[in-house]
This record gives sequence, structure tokens and C-alpha cells, in this order.
Amino acid sequence: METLVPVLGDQLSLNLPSLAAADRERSVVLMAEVMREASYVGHHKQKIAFIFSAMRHFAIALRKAGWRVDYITLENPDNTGSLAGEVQRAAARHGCGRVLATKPGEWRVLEDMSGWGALTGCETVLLEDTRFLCPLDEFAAWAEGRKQLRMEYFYREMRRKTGLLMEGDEPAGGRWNFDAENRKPAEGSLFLPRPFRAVPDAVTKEVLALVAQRFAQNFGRLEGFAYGVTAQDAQAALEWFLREALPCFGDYQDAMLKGEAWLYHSVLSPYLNTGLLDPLEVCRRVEDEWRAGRVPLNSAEGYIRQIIGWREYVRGLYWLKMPGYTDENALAAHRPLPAFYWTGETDMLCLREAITQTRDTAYAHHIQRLMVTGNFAMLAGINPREVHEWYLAVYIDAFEWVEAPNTIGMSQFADGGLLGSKPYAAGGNYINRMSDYCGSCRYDVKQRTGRDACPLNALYWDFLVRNGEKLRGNPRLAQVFRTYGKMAEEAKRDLHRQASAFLKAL
Ligand code: FAD
Ligand code: DLZ
Ligand code: SF4
Repeated sequence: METLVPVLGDQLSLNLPSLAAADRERSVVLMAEVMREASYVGHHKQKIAFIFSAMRHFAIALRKAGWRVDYITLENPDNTGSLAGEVQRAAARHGCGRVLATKPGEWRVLEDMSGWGALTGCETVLLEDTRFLCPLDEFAAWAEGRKQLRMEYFYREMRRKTGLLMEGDEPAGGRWNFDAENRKPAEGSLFLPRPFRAVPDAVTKEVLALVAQRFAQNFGRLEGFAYGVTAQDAQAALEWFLREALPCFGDYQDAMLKGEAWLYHSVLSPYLNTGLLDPLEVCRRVEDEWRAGRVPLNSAEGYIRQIIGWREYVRGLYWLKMPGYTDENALAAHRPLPAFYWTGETDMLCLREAITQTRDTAYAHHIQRLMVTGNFAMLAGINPREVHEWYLAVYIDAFEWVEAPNTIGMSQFADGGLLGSKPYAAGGNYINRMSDYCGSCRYDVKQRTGRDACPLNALYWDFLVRNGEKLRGNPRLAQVFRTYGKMAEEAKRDLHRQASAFLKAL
């Protein structure tokens, strides 16, 4: 009996557990471009193009490696439009008795997969995805009985487990975390590396034409698509990062500059999240750069922490808290997402920059996601479910296991503080310190009230007071509430009037 091995669009690794476990001679790999996956949110055009092209290239790589691959394109006239439908058809077509799959990255798809056995009449085996450092049962054991799940402690466990940046039992440099050195604002005169760009080949060009035609109404531009789509491209992107950007990654990790999308960020998340790069290998290469004296420790540690710390931690949290996590709304925020999130048409320059750049590239770096689009949505009381669906749609690297905890937890505080010990809330001052946006903005970042005042200033105080009952007891917010308490009553009234008028006009 043949075994069917379905491989999803973010499972593009030759060492995928289901491929490793399958007998190449008696298996058929199924890959399918299906409308349901391409439309469960209104994905950015470049995201669909990236996934489809990477899938088509991976099918070629599998065939080269000796696998039989049944690849169903979106245009295939018999395409049922769903993964389940394609698995059912393929199992019948190839006379399969067994379906062997690797568990997916989203709860929604896991539920679907759980029905594949009944649907196909095949014995169905779902294997754990081993392309992460921390198995889900290990994360659950770590989380068990802890009142607070803090990334920093989890991260230390991962450092010990992997031996990355360790000197015996001690962290290299005597500290676990060098973040205090990683908050330099960027000046416009900085020498910035030119980003890595892959040249679209014939396969990618065909996919770009397909996406332009079939997803014409979706958000985002396709022009200028330059993401890599193979493991070789991803490796080249890694080499580019190690050479050009990693040395300054730490220093300017939180900085933002007008017209500059990438700064010193790696832009490796699309490849890591689809399996074209291996996270541990990336971290070992980063460590090697530090040990060879080519990059400072604050850059190497900062980078490795994002991957073995944050990336693994949010995945553990997602599977611990699903289903239900994506519906959390601890601050009872119900305002609809403003239309300008889809157009960039706003006078607030920080938001305009982040959104138009997202439209053009399907990318924004972490601080733009957290402190610009995320911060505004939280201050304005936007429904976190809508915010979540926006992030899931617009970024090239967005898969729910990583996007949802970052959005619902880190950026919107909608999980009530499970992921973060306080809301990442900020007024215009923070943006002004970390970017060169405010100087060119129609609003004045120094003003709190009046026609020209930066809207974030009044919104910040309004947010805190609006959610005072839930936030006042937070020791990390004690100082800001004290500052508010000392304001004159008239100043408080003016702030709330300003915020209310702005929100009413949104
Ligand atoms: P770099 O700055 O070069 O960082 C290196 C790597 O570390 C990234 O490639 C990524 O794999 C990992 N990383 C860094 N921060 C995080 C984090 N907070 N959580 C998980 N991994 C992290 N990341 C995604 O991969 N997919 C998402 O859908 C996603 N949605 C986000 C939504 C919001 C609201 C926020 C605040 C953050 C989100 N992130 C997401 C995390 C982070 O912003 C991106 O990983 C990062 O911007 C990707 O760009 P980069 O590869 O240049 O990252
Ligand atoms: C994101 C995506 C898209 C746009 N299209 C497909 C597809 O046509 N076929 C497929 O197998 N996977 C696709 N994906 C990735 C899946 O949505 C992803 O595997 C699940 O969300 C689980 O993480
Ligand atoms: Fe953003 Fe306010 Fe600065 Fe304008 S002034 S860029 S709205 S923070």
C-alpha cells in the first residue's frame, strides 16, 4: 500500500519529520495550492506569491532528491479548493492506505487534519514538528505551575539546552541579556546596507502573473517582489545578513528611519517560518561570527534571543492557549480597524510610513509592528481580533502560531498580561526618540492638546485611564498613574476631550 505524504506551504524542509519517516519507494508526496489556504485571511499578494513559488521550487527539489511528487496547482481544473479535498482525492488516485503528515502551525489546520483519517479511510499518522528547539510537551512542562510565563527565564533554559553563547554553565560575557545596549536611535546619516534581493526566475514570474490575475483585489503591491524562494536563496540571504547587517543589528534593533524598511534587520523570518532555513543552524552561524570577533556580543546575543527565546516561546504559548487565544479581549476593545490600515492614508507619519512600506514589501520590522501599528491600535481601543487578522494578512512571515501571540499578547495586551508584564503603550515621545518621523509629520509631537498635537499623546493618557481598573494595580505602571494623578484637573479634562474628538473622527 502506498503512503500519502501531504506537505504544506510552510513545511518546505527536506528533513521534515513526515519525509524522514516515509519510505521514498512507496510514498507519494502531495503538495496543493488551494483557495482555502490562500483566502482564510486576505493575504498580501507578495505572501501568496512567496508561498506558491517556494512550494513549486520545493517540489522540484523533492523530485531531484528522488521523491514522487503530485503537485496540484491553483489552476488545476479538478482542484477542490481545500487541503482536505486534495488529500481525499490524492489518496483515492494513488490507492493509498496511509496518510503520513507533520502537524501544522495553526490550530485551524490541525482540526482539519484530525478529520483526514475518516475522510480518506486511511490510517492517518500526524507527527510532531521537530523543526523547533523546544518540543511542545517540554514547553508545557516548563509552564506548568508558573504564575507568570516570562520569556527571559525560558530563554535561559534554551541557552543552556543548546549551549549557544555559553561558557561552561555561565552566559558569555557574564550576562544573559545585553538589551540595555540595544536601544540606539538611528540618524539619517547612517550607512545602511542594501537589502538582499533575489531575482525572480521563470517559476516565480509565472506565479507572480497568477497572483496578479487571481488576487488582484488583495492588499499589497507585487511590483519589486525580491524574496528568495528556495533553500539556496535563503542561505544566500543568511550570508548577506551575517556579513552586512549583523554587526549593527544589536545597536539599531529598535530604530526607525523614514523611507528605510530594513535597516539592520535580517529579514529571515519568511525563510525560517517556511522551513527554508533551520533556526538552530542560523543561531550557530551567528555565534560563530561573534567567536571569530566579527560581530559584538550585544548583536549576537540580541539576535539569538529573538530566535531561541521569543520565537520558541510564542510558539509554546500559542499551542498552550489554543483554541480561544485569538478571541481574547481582556481590555474589552471593540472599535473597528480604521480604513487607513489598508491604505496608509493618514496624516500620522509614523503610521503612514509603516503601512505604506507594508503595502509595498509585506514587511515591517519588529518595532514598527509593535510600537507603531500595534501601539496605535491598542491606544485607540481597536478590536484585537481585527488587529490579529490584519497582521495575519499583511506580513510575508505571518502564520498564526507566531503572529497571534505577538499581536493578541505582546502588542494588544488582550491576553491580560500572560505574555507581557505590562502593555507596550507609548505616546509620541517614544516614536520621536527612536525615529526621524516626527520632524516631517503634520502633527507636533511636543503638543498634547490642540489642532496640531500628536494624536498619540492624548490617546496614551486616555488609554491608561480608560483601562485604569485593569491596569492601576500593575506595579510597572505605578509611576505613570502617579504622574497622571498629579496633573491639574483641567489638563486631564483637555486630554480626554482631545482623545475623544480624535476617536470620534476615526
Ligand atoms: P529580525 O529583527 O532580524 O529578528 C530575527 C528573527 O528573530 C526573526 O526573523 C524572527 O524569526 C525572530 N523573532 C524576532 N522577534 C520575534 C518575536 N517577537 N516573535 C517570534 N519571533 C521573533 N514574526 C513572525 O515571524 N511572523 C509574524 O507573523 C509576526 N507577527 C508579529 C506581529 C506583531 C504585532 C509583532 C509585534 C511582532 C510580530 N512578529 C512576527 C515578530 C517580529 O516582528 C518578526 O519576527 C520580525 O519583524 C521579522 O523580521 P526579521 O526577520 O527582519 O527579524
Ligand atoms: C499561507 C499559505 C497559502 C497562502 N497557501 C497555501 C496553499 O495553497 N497550500 C498549502 O499547503 N499551504 C498554503 N499556505 C500555508 C498554510 O496556510 C499553512 O501551512 C498553515 O497555515 C499552517 O501553518
Ligand atoms: Fe507619529 Fe506623532 Fe511623530 Fe507624527 S508626531 S510621526 S503622529 S509620533
